[in-house]
Amino acid sequence: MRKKTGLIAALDMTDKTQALSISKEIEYFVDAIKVGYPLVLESGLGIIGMIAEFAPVIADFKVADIPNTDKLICRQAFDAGASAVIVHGFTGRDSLMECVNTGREHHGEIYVVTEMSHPGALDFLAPAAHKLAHLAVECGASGIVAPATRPESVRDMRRIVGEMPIISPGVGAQGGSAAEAIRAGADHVIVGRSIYNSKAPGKEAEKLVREIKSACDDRT
Ligand code: NUP
Repeated sequence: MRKKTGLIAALDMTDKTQALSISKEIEYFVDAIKVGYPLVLESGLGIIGMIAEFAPVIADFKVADIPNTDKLICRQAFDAGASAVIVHGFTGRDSLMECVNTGREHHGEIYVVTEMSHPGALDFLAPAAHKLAHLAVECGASGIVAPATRPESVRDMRRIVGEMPIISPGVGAQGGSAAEAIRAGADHVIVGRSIYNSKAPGKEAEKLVREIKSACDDRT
């Protein structure tokens, strides 16, 4: 994903009209727009192509199945116009490899979740995060997803994955800070509710972009 602003907006609302009008309002401030099950299950897969008119789309399907099913899901997302798909790594090397290969066939990207941002991630996922990050590198994934709610984990992941892009959710509504995630080594932050529930999503996105820029300047 090309980095211009460092901001990825997550649109989890179920109203298609609202999703499209916010996409238009924020298009200049985002590197990508992430959609997931809430919007796609309500609006249909066609919403991906509609949003792709405004910005590259990341399909957050957290794909986690046997290799063949993973391939079929990733293929649907790319054929619908997604530029990237978010997948889980805990299903193992064969499943992840299938996602990566499907990504390559479609000239698309695959991002692997290493540790999720919510408190429950500490139960099972966080203890496996290092292994998952190594697996993402070994399988040739495009990047990883690491939690802005735990900047120390982002820092850890950065040490493991080297230059590989890190995209980081958990900013705002989940309590994480965009600036801290960026200073810890994230390339892009993912922000949902703070943008789409705001009265002025464009202004909110612009504010976040300024915060990201100044955190990037701190890093250099
Ligand atoms: O670990 C993760 N945490 C997370 O919040 C992995 C994710 N993909 N997400 C997604 O990021 C989540 O499903 C939502 O779409 C977005 C964060 O939204 P918000 O908390 O900013 O509203």
